[in-house]
Formats: sequence, structure tokens, C-alpha cells
Amino acid sequence: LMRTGPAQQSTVCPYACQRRTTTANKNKRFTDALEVLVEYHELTEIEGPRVAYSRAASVLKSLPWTIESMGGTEALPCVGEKTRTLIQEILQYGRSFEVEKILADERYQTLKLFTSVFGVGPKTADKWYRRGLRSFSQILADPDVQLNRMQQNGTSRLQRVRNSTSARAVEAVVGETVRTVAPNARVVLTGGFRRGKEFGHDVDFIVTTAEPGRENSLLPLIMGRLEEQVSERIMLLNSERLRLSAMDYYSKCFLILKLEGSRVQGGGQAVPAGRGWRAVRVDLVAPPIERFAFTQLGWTGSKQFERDLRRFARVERNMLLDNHALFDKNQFLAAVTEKDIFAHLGLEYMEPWQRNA
Ligand code: TTP
Ligand code: MN
Ligand code: MN
Ligand code: MN
Repeated sequence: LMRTGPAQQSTVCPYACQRRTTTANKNKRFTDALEVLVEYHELTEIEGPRVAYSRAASVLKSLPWTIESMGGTEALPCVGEKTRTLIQEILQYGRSFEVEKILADERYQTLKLFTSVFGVGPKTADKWYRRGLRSFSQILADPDVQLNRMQQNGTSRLQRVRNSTSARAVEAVVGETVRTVAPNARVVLTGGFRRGKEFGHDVDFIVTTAEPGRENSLLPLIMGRLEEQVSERIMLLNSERLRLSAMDYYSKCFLILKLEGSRVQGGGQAVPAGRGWRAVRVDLVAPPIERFAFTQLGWTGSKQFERDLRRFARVERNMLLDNHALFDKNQFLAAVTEKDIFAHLGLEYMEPWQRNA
């Protein structure tokens, strides 16, 4: 059998943490379709296909060529029969019927709308859907639905696509605030914008100080300062301090900042979309300085890159990696920089912009 296509010339590694994946995705038409399937299974909380489709999408994003025929696709790791059928369908018809069906599905559309609110997950969204609710106005009008403060602000049309221009504006504001309250503290950008993404749903920062134990008092200070700063430039609409999350125990806050262009709006309540301002979701995390490298590696993402990095550590190295530490058996492997962690794992270093898996 004669096979064509670049797949045989270069081997594609099975783990995302071994592939250099930039934002220049040459197979967007396939990965967009796969991501609808990922999202559908996420919203309906079906784990198996979600994992399989995310891995397949991640492999296609890393390819330095565009798939133009089925030749060679069988050699790609993590690309199974269902994904190959999808690729074939898109090559042949320009679209996938399964994906189109999902996109037209009322339940999918409603769950997607509801989970776009910060603080609303698939469970809450599904509960509202089963109550017959289909829109934000119906939710707000339902006397039996209780929204917490974060969800209330999230429903007020605050979620907007952010480009790196507003990411830099947020960086300036957060940096200035931190310099005011803690001149020795350091703020570094992490998350999607550190990976060089053009759009994101929030801006992520790590805040550290060299003074041991000080990291836990940093965020309350920063939050306090931001709360005072209701000025023409910035407004804190909401904040929630969260210690425990599924991913790490560091002191953190998830907040919404208002970058002001013209007018100041009052209160922590719904603000009508006016001219010249943007509401931006911001995440701050404050690890102890000796865990900085682990936090930076964990918070830079992408999520698929992180999943595969941890899986690689576990399956290929019998080590345990998370946002706090790397353990080989019971031995803690210290790291000052991300490069140290890649080296401990026996992996080639990946620059942040190569982690867009
Ligand atoms: P996100 O901000 O959710 O994702 P992103 O920046 O890659 O993309 P976007 O914001 O545009 O949607 O998370 C960034 C990384 O932070 C992600 O890899 C997961 C990690 N993270 C933790 O490790 N612990 C946490 O508590 C949270 C909230 C995120
Ligand atoms: Mn996100
Ligand atoms: Mn982010
Ligand atoms: Mn985030």
C-alpha cells in the first residue's frame, strides 16, 4: 500500500508535553469540529469521549502540515476511528453532520449559554435547563433560582473576549497595585496570555514575595487596595477569595476588574454595557516562593498540556507532578525554574508559546 502525506517522515509524539504546539493551528477546520464534540461531552459530563477527542484535537493542533487526505492519519497517535471518520467527512463534505446536529441542539445551546456565566458549571446549568429555563432573563425572573454574587455579576453581560491589549492594561493595573501595597512583591503573567494567545476568557497572574509566609497576606492587601481604587480607570466589581480548589491549596482570588475608559459605575451590581469600558476576569494566585516554578508550570497551561505533563510523569516516570511539587517515590525534587522541572522529568524544555496543546 502506497502511503502519502508527511506523517511517515516525522513521528508525532503521543504526549502533548513532547510536542511543540504554537498558536498557529494548521488544522483548525478539524480541531474546531473536535472541540464542539469535547464541549458537548464536557457539558453532558461524559468523560471517555471527552478525553479521546481532546487528545485527538491536541495532536492535530501540533501538526506542522495541514491534513489534506486520509493518507498517513492512521499513523497519528490518539487519532482513533471516530476522529478519522470525522476528518474524512470534513474533507469530503466540508462539514460534519454530527457536529452540526450538536450545534443545532437546544440543550447544548442552553447549557453553553448558562456555563458561559462565571461560576456556573454543567450541574447548575443542567438543573436550570430541566426547570425549563432557556435564557438569562428567565433565570433572573425565576423566584426559586438563587444566584450568588459572582453569578449575578457573571450574568450581566460582563464576559467579553479579551485581546492582549487589555491583558497588558490589566497587567499594568495589577502591577501598580501590587507595587503600592507590597513593593517587594513580584507579579508575573501566566495562563493563556503567557502562551501568546490572542484571546482569552481571563488574565492570570502569579504574585510572590521572597519573605517567607508573607504570601498569604498578599492577596487580601491587593484586594483591599483594588477595592479602594474605584476610580475612572478601574473598578472592582466582584471578588471571591478561594483557598481550596480541585487543583491547588494556594491563596488565590478570582475577580472581575473593570477597565474604565469613560464613566464610573457604582456598586457591585449589574452594570449596563457602556462605551469605552471592559470588564475583565482576573485570576491571582500567591504560592510560597519555593513553589513558584511548580505554580508557573501548572498555571501556564494549556489544560491539555498540563494533563499530559502529569500523565507523562505518572505513566512514563513513575513520578507525581502537580501545582505544588514533583515527587520521585517519596523524594521531593526541588525546582527554581520550569526548566528544572522539565529536566527532572527527562523532557526537552518547551517554551510557554509551544504549550498551546
Ligand atoms: P485558565 O485561565 O482557565 O485557562 P487559559 O488561561 O489557558 O485560557 P483562557 O483563560 O483563555 O480560557 O487556566 C490557566 C491554567 O491555570 C490552567 O492550566 C489551569 C490552571 N489552574 C490551576 O492550576 N488551578 C486553579 O485553581 C485554576 C483556576 C487554574
Ligand atoms: Mn478558560
Ligand atoms: Mn486564563
Ligand atoms: Mn484563569
